[in-house]
Amino acid sequence: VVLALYHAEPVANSMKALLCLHEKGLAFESRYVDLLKFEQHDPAFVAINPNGQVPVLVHDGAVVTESTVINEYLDEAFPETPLKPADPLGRARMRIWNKHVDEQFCPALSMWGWHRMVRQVATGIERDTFLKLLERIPLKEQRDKWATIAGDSFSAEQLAESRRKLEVSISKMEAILADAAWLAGPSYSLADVNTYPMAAGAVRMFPEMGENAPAFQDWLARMNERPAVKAALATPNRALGAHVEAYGSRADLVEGLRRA
Ligand SMILES: N[C@@H](CCC(=O)N[C@@H](CS)C(=O)NCC(=O)O)C(=O)O
Repeated sequence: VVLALYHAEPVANSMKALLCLHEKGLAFESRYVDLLKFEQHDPAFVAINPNGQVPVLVHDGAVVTESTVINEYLDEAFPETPLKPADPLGRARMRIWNKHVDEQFCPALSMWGWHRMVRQVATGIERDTFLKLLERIPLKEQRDKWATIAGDSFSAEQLAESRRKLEVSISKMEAILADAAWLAGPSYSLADVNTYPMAAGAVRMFPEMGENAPAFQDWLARMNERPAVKAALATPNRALGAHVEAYGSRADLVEGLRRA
């Protein structure tokens, strides 16, 4: 196998890498990691990525982690269908925006996703089982995050601050897209690829967000029409069924996950 991607559902950081692979038309082996079954903390997976997180790219046996780095790596290792602006300034703009996505947009969205969705899973697991699962989590930050949502979750202030950050991200996008077709200028780039999962997730969670941002809406509509976006979104979403199988069927949980 030349290229393999360890990934979860086509959302957040997994979706960034899936979308990049599809945009570049690269064949790859899909290796699904079920986050709700905690497969990312299996010793066998931690041996591949010591952080115990997806996505992870394997190219000719070499491991590349970090979704933003994975996408730049793919673009450089497979230069056909380039996804980086040709000029240094365009590439700088792309990287400045990607930094914003990684440092603000994604963490803000992630907090809400954990609060609304992952929390229902964590609180549905029997306590002793959950404590054993916690012990296997390699990163202290992630261990704390799982413990937080299984307890009282994030505070109202933390959630409000994340919501504010989501609004800031959408306003920033509106300002950029009012003057340019794409987030790093006139050409479609990894800035757009990396932002799509967060933007789509934000409006899925808060449908009113972006209502007054016409350039943002137009960008989202153009993104949704891209064959690569459609192909990446068609990646099977297996978490729900697998979770029910692993921990027993709970109608309220299944309904909650479906709504989230
Ligand atoms: N900075 C990393 C973050 C990766 C990350 O947060 N992955 C999440 C899924 S989007 C994960 O594996 N979470 C599972 C866990 O922490 O238990 C990247 O951009 O790839």
